[in-house]
Amino acid sequence: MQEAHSVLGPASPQAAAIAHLAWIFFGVAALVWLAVLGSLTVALLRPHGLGERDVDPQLTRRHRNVVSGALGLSAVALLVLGVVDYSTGRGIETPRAATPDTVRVRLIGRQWWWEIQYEQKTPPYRVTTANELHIPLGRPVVLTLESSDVIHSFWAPSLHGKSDLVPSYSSEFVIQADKPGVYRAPCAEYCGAQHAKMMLLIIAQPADSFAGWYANEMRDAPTPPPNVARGQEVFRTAACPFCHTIRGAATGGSVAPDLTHIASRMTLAAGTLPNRRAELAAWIANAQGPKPGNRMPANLVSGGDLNALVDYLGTLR
Ligand code: HEC
Ligand SMILES: [Cu+2]
Repeated sequence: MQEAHSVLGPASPQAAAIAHLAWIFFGVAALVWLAVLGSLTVALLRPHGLGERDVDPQLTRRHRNVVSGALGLSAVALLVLGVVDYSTGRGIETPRAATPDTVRVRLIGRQWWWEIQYEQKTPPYRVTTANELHIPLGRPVVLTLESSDVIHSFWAPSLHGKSDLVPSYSSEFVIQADKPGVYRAPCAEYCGAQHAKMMLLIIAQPADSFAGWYANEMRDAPTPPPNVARGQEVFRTAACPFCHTIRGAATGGSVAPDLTHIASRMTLAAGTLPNRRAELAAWIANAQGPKPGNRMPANLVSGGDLNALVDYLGTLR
């Protein structure tokens, strides 16, 4: 599916308001540009050579009128743009009061990936995933933006404006998608070496397919079939649980992406690699190759162990 990433191709009420504003600014700026170039042309085509001394007083008065008229017009244009800009901002930035169908998600920026926690009022209260944010069409999604290290920034141009993720501070941001699709939201604030490989994908899907995805996400990892049991053992005994968790199989750290349903993701390491067997194996063998400096060490497993491990991870749908 084509990934959408365009301010001028809005897929939500908020982005539509921003695109509308952009066109108003563009229109006014185009008129100003035409007026300036037009007066310049008129001035250039005029006969030159009027000396300072023989300037006609009638003429200077006209000049003064033209200049003050232009100043007045500029002031009015700026004022109008200011008011339109302010009201657009007010209209889209106030978090709307939560309705029963509001989806609540904590989005935490980490060097250099996105932690995603869906919050709900019933057990298991929180559903954790990474790098791919699924949202239902046409429903408001309240994002609570946080950061665990440095300033990151959330920006899905097709859905909304930009909002920073600031350490020890949380802010709310409401998004909504009205057209199904995959929207790109690369980190929009330089946050260190691998800032360029910190892609968040927002997958907007119809209510029933979102519900299906979410129901699966809530489940723990299944007991592995016998042919991949060894892979699970490798996962548990290698350093993996030190940083990663597979719910139902290996309770571990939360400083790295939750891998409970890793096989259902499209990409690995925040858009760095497509999620296919070869790339997954290459990533685990040497995560420092495709994304140098990232927080996952290289050379954790190799050979038959690596094969078994990759087979096992491939079952985590
Ligand atoms: C020291 C902590 C640490 C250890 C140990 C570790 N990882 Fe990671 N892993 C990370 C971090 C951090 C990331 C995210 C890197 C990024 O995208 O910048 C990651 C990413 C991944 C990803 C991609 C996840 C996604 O959602 O895209 C996979 C798969 C993975 N690790 C598997 C493993 C396996 C298997 C092991 C054990 C052999 C392991 N990791 C050991 C820290 C660790
Ligand atoms: Cu960044």
